Amino acid sequence: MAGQNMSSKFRGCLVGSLFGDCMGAPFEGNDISSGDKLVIQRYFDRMEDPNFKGPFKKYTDDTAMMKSVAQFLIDTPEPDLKHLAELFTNEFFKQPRRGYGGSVVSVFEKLRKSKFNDIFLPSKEQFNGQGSYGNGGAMRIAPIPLYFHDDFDNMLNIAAESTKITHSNELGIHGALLQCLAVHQAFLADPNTPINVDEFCNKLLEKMKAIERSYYNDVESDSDTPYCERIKLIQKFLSTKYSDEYDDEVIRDLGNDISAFESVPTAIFCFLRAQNTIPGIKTDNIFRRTIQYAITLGGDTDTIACMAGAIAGAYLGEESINKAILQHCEKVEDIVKLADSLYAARPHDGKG
Ligand code: AR6
Ligand code: MG
Repeated sequence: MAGQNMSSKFRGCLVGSLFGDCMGAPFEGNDISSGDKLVIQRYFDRMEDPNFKGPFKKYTDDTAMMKSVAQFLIDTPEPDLKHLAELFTNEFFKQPRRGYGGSVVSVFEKLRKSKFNDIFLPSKEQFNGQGSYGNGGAMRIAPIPLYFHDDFDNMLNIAAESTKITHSNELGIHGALLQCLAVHQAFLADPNTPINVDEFCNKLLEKMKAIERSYYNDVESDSDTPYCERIKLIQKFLSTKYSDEYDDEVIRDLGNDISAFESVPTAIFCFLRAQNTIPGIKTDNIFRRTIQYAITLGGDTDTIACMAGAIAGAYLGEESINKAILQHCEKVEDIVKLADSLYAARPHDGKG
């Protein structure tokens, strides 16, 4: 991949993640009706007008934590997970009102109180030892597949270990790994060639199978595991020729809540469905269509749009992201700089 394309993909991915977070946040927790879809269409149309003036859209915990993940990779050549735990915790205490998950806050409190003695212990204690299955690991993962894009094993290892600082339930960890794999595949894809959605899913399925089978070691060789089942469901939705909209079934079967299991596959689905036109969403821009569609599904809109935005931005690069809308997102210049620093810090052979 030429250097210029790669740096555009680094920016596209991190800025895409910010864009989804900021644009989705005002709709979090909403049940979206068909009338609301029109409101969302107008919301995007208005913001695309360069003359539109309005207060900027604030980012939430998704971006706050994603910034820490990028910074941790930039700061030391060998990833230092204790440093990441410190960055997460300091960021939280600096700005606690970013809409963090209801329980993750106690992880930060315990980490600080124990002076980061065992960075994995507080997360293991969550939910009576079950650990959190929230989407908080997945929502912040994007810098890892960018940084480790040509070191697959390290990518998965650091993705899992960094997630475990706050999420020790396997569904939380595997959700973060699935999002990591989706961003990675999108990053490696040529933005000038249309995505073959079925092939994209098959590749995800193959990699997720290896991850889930090594965890659930009692599964029959040909039986299904949770996230693999969901990927097959995504394929089914994408291949069915529905005459009408089928968003209610998507919400019912793939989910739209704060658990990783009910949101990461949904975000991937939004990206893949948006490769083609969607009824009620009027735009030719695939990036915008991805985010706008994610928001119309309601529920945890900021995080689902943030994850879908990271995937779409990693595929299409920064050029695909509308500048007029982007200028309404809080601290976009900082995220661009962060993407550039991550790009400069990546382990590379000196050719790119
Ligand atoms: N058992 C029961 N409930 C659970 C469990 C469990 N094992 N795990 C999670 N929950 P948390 P996050 C529920 O606090 O994943 C924000 O909007 C429980 O209700 O670990 O970092 C972010 O932007 C818990 O309070 O946070 C994300 O979109 C909730 O899931 C989202 O929240 C969140 O888990 C999740 O953030
Ligand atoms: Mg959220």
